Amino acid sequence: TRVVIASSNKGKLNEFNIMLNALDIQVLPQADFDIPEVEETGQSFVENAILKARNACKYSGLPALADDSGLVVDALQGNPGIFSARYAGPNATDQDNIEKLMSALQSVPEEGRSARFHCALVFMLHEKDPTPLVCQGNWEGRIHTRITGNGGFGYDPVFWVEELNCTAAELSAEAKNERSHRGLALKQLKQQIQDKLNR
Ligand code: ITT
Repeated sequence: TRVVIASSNKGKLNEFNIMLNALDIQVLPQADFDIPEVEETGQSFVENAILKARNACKYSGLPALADDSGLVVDALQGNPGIFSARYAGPNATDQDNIEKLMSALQSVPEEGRSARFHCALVFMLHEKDPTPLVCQGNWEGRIHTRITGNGGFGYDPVFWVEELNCTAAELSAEAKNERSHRGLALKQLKQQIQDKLNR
């Protein structure tokens, strides 16, 4: 069975490739198809994941898995949240976004820097699937005051993982997937995807 991963984010695609590789499905990146980017007009991670999955099904004719995720920072009233990818502007790089976050939190002491990554995953068989699968995961942490580590992507170099005393960018892919918002959401979703494909 072929499944489209409705994402053009290389960091996400890497993680999905690792985590789905034991399943008996062929996962294809959205870039293998002529799929226009959908406008993320939802107000929540789940809504945006549904929009992305439906769009990928529509243009590929295949089942699709979509991920909408982001960083929710308490001291910033939940921002950047669903706007995490474009926090510093429409063409922002990961580094631009990190710099904007660091300056927004400049005067906030360590104990006020709590944050979590959130991930909503949606799996749909086809564009009009009335029963999409939805799973979500959270990863609690803190925004560090220094940028450290070369692994992962996005905000990983400033996401401090208390129990391991390092940032998410200093973890191996395996250690990140074991505890991340995406890893936890996908762990719940995996069996449901297989069951839905075999029905
Ligand atoms: P697609 O929509 O094509 O999947 P995107 O990057 O635009 O790619 P989102 O709208 O879901 O995806 O934005 C997610 C952003 O949140 C992402 O660009 C990162 O900045 C951040 N993010 C999500 N998961 C992350 C992780 O595991 N580590 C670090 N940053 C993460």
